[in-house]
Amino acid sequence: MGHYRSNLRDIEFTLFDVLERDKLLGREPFGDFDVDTVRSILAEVDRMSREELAESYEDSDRNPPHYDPQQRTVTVPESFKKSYQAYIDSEVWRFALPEGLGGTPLPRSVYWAIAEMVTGSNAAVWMYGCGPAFASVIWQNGTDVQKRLAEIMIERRWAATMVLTEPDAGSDVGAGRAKAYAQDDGTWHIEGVKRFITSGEHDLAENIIHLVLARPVGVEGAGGPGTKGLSLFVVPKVRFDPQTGELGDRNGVYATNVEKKMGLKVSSTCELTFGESEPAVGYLLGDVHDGIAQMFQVIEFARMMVGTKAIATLSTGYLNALEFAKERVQGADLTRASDKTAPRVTITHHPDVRRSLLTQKAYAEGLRALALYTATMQDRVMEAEARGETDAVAERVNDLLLPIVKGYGSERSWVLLGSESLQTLGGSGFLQDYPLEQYVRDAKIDTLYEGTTAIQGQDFFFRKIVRDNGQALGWMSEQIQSTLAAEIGGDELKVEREALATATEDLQGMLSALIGFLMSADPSAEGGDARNVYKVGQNTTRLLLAAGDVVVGWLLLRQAAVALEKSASAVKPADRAFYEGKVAAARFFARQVLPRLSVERAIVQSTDNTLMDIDEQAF
Ligand code: ST9
Ligand code: FAD
Repeated sequence: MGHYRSNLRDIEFTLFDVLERDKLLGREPFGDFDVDTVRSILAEVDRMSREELAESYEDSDRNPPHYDPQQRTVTVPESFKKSYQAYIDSEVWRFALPEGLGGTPLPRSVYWAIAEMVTGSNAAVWMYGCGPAFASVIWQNGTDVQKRLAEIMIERRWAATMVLTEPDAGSDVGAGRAKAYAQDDGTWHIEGVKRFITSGEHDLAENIIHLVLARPVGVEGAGGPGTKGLSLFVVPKVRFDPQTGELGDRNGVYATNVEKKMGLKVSSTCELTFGESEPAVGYLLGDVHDGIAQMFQVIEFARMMVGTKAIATLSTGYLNALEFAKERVQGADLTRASDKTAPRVTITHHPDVRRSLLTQKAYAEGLRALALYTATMQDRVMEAEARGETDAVAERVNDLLLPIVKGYGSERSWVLLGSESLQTLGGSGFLQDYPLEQYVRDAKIDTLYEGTTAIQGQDFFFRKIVRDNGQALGWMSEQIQSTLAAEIGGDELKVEREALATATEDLQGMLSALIGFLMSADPSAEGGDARNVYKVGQNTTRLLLAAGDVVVGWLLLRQAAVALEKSASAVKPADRAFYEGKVAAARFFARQVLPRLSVERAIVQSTDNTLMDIDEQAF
């Protein structure tokens, strides 16, 4: 059996029983799907993920892609190519495409459920396989010629990349130095070195389309400092006939290095050099200088993917740990610890192992619910678009939740994978005989790329709350309050509702403190001190993580209420056990995780600038 343990039962429970996605199916824009069709799609992706995709996970870690510095080519291991081909042949990537580009629109919630299984079994397959999704961005923003390129990318299964980072421009994308020079024929020549580019070079597709941020030179109204001066260029690895896609000469963009990494080794991470000894010809996307906004269309999608990948890895990590714990016999039951003749028991009998397993379960299932709930906002956006309208609330709430899915999802998953999932296996977890050590190595990147956790925290507070005037946050808060007011789960979940109410107040207290610090940082206000913004900066990550705990606590409570209702009529033992587990996870989270927010609130409220006053030499 492969490494991947999926949780289709929980995915379906969350999608249909809790989030009621069945109500969307069969009507516009999802008229092509009914519940049975969606269930069979999920079942087939589940099978493919556990079998073909999972099959190369270990081998492609042990035998990572080979870089040839003379040819500047990257060869991906054969085992991985088979997994990749299975994914491409399955055509599930079409579910993310607009109809005009040959897509079959599926609710985004179902799409991200599919992405969970693909990224949990072999994330790099999904990442290398993102060419069509990139094509949809080119199609949506491009000129007519570029729209044709988008079609060609899909017809010929070309791959693609997002190219922002440079040696001196990581979190600070606006520090990028790559330049773009306009040519008389309307094309551009790109010059510069980009770093850490995922799928920057490989042999899985005949062409790679790079979406590159670079600063145009000598153009009025464009090319200024910071992110706003960056434009987005479409730069093919191999030039091509714009009508047929027939390949022409090699373009002047080359992989000049491939990084040796801690994990996710099969995903090639390349240094790309543009225009070193021959021109790297690019095309301005949509013929407009609006690079950072265009690139953020890609980034938003990629941040959702990274959160989903992290959560998926925690879920399979937990299920592997659970499987091990049910079989590993070690020690006696604690009630008979002093009796040296007492029978030895499986480790699931030990309270501390149960604490660990329930921590993993609550987070894995709560985080899944968080990602899928966020995706329901994307469903609403799609529905509104189909009616020729916009759903401003759904757009704002989606924006608010994205840094939580990405930042909180990846932090909790990576930490728990090491501290709990691997730990459950004892010393065996440290060995390559089990997938846990690879999960830990492969999931660490999720807290780093697509904006580190610090960047997610700042995005959450400054952009998604302050700049939004708290509108999306207010809406989310109303949802939580109405769940509490409805007293879902009745007496059985009374304590849990109280814990959620307290945690929500704690979060509100943290937020008020941060707003207070921010206002007192305004030097034009009486007694204002610009350095007070440091007090905000010390706490934005803390706020992000606390908000994540509140939303997860809320979703687990909703799941538990549904489970209680369903368990009353459940006849099959497996169903009864499943519902019992849902209630147990919600209770555990409410009683053992949410109370910690009171301490976090106290820490925020007592923040001073002592740490900013320390001399750098003192560290
Ligand atoms: C990377 C890739 O790490 C890793 C994995 C690759 C996997 C490949 C697969 C990906 C698949 C994707 C497929 C495509 C699919 C698409 C399908 C779609 C259907 N939200 O605050 P300001 C914009 S890649 C939206 O002043 P600074 C906005 O336009 C490397 N937009 O920022 C704004 O203007 P305005 C990832 C946002 O101080 C403008 O930026 N690197 C948002 O100039 C300026 O905003 C990073 O992620 C937002 N949240 O720059 C960098 N935020 O305000 C991390 C900003 O007028 N660093 N905009 O609206 C940051 O994010 C920084 O905060 C910064 C700061 C660069 C934005
Ligand atoms: P830095 O920005 O130097 O950050 C270093 C530390 O300082 C971090 O802890 C960070 O949180 C903190 N920090 C920095 N600025 C601030 C601030 N203002 N406030 C608070 N803390 C701050 N990029 C692409 O363009 N395309 C890709 O496909 C791509 N794929 C990648 C794949 C891998 C395997 C890796 C490792 C990276 C990839 N990246 C890619 C780059 C990635 O997005 C960056 O590494 C990431 O955004 C962080 O930038 P940095 O590494 O330069 O770290």
